[in-house]
Amino acid sequence: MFLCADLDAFFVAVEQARQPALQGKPVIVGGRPGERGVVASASYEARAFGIHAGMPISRAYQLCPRGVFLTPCFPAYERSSEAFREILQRYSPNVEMGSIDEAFVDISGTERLFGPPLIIASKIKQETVRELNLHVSIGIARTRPLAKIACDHSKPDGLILLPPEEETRFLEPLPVNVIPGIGPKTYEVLQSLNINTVGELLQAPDWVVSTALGNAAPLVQYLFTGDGSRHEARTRSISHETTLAEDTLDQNLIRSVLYQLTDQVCRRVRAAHFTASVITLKIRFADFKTITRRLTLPESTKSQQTVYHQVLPLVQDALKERKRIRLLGIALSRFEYDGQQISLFQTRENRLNRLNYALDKARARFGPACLCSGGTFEGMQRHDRS
Ligand code: TTP
Ligand code: MG
Repeated sequence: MFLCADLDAFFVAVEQARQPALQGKPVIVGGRPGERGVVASASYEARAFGIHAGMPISRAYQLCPRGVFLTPCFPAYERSSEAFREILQRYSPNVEMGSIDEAFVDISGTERLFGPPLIIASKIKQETVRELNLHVSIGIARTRPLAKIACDHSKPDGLILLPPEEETRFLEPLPVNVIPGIGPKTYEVLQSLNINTVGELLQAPDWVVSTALGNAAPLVQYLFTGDGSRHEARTRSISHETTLAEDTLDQNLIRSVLYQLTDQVCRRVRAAHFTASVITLKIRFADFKTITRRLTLPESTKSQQTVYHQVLPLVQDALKERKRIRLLGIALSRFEYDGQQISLFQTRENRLNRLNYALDKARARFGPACLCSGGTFEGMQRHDRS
């Protein structure tokens, strides 16, 4: 059995634990009014105003001008996350942090030591309140994704044990986007096919599911087999290429198109819950000669900044031929399924993941053009004139 534990309104709750006067108020962590940036975490009181993670701070301020707006203090969140992990480790040696405030705990075989799953879960809840002043929601089920769905469903401050014989009955009425990995786009496609609930998805013929979900189709079976996070995903590569408006040697233009391509590819990689460790660069010159360069990364990634940084020297190398470039393409491959949203350790990659997570959220809600990094802007403008 797996136990999925996710802290409620985590960043906000840490701030409330530090300043008890903030309890019960609409609190928004992400930035102060007038600052750029997006909501990272909103208290349940703030959510009542329609505020949610990924929303620009300016919009959140419009919705709730009397809210308390705070700038994130990551070291405090990291300390609480670490302390939370230590509590969980009292009950099992197998604790995997899925993000800064979410963990999967394998409690198979720990019953003899600590009692049945519900007892373990309630001890974890009590200790988290007593020691950290934080509330945690917990789902317990046969597989990780089922435990996560149960956990999300129990929020806030909930606890759900899902016995194997209840799985289908529990899932059937839930909206289909509770399935981990089904994002807003796939949700829209499914709705257009009149598939709104998990029950309807489970009833749909295989060909409908694979047409609608594409690469994400195995997510449905992972619900019951739970092995999505263990095995290499079936998709082999995700790529984008673009033919430039004019053949060019312009370094700035090439750089920004390259960034734009890596951005598009990495967004899809993240949406599919993958990380990738192989990058393939494709360049076609004005004379139609085409070269490809392949690079294996020491650590798999889902950040366009990392991919861009790795691939730029290869492009610069190719430019030494002094031949105009006609087409650029980027492919990522050798995927692993990635359960992480954002992680706790202050590595460069994790900082990028946090940033990209927030960018993806904002784009999903406000459209792809709402945010673009400085690196892509010039390329977009010049490119779009074609
Ligand atoms: P979540 O667990 O998704 O959100 P939450 O803990 O604030 O609220 P709840 O679990 O009760 O629904 O994310 C954990 C933390 O990760 C969150 O407190 C802040 C951070 N985060 C971001 O920085 N950006 C985001 O877009 C999201 C969703 C979370
Ligand atoms: Mg949480």
